[in-house]
Amino acid sequence: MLAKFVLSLGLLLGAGSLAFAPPAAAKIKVDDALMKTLDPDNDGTVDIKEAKAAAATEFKRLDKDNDGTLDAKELKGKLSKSQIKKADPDNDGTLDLNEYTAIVEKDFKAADPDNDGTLDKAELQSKKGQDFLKLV
Ligand SMILES: [Ca+2]
Ligand SMILES: [Ca+2]
Ligand SMILES: [Ca+2]
Repeated sequence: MLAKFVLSLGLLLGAGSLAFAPPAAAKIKVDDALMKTLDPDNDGTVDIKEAKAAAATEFKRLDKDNDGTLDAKELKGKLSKSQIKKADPDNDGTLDLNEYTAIVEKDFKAADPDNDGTLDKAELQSKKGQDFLKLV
């Protein structure tokens, strides 16, 4: 009886962890829909030109009050306060498109360990790749 209980409990737990896999952490899935947005020339990788274009689109989407800069509120969930500070050389507390693109470029390079100037799916799925995806 006990053995049976333990067994069904084990099954339950097994099923439970299956249902929760992959972990609920906000991982951005690199699927066809995402690649379609990030890879308009459809060569299966994201190059720096595509990354910058995607960053500009995302910048516009994030700039809710349309003043041409992103403040901490608009960047919420994208960049931490310290990241904003680092990316904000003129220290006015907001990022303009150039400053935003500069971070995207930095994250792009960090996510490209083989240094071929493009991010493939595996690179996009890496931890650094995920940092990059958050911004585009
Ligand atoms: Ca491409
Ligand atoms: Ca704004
Ligand atoms: Ca690469």
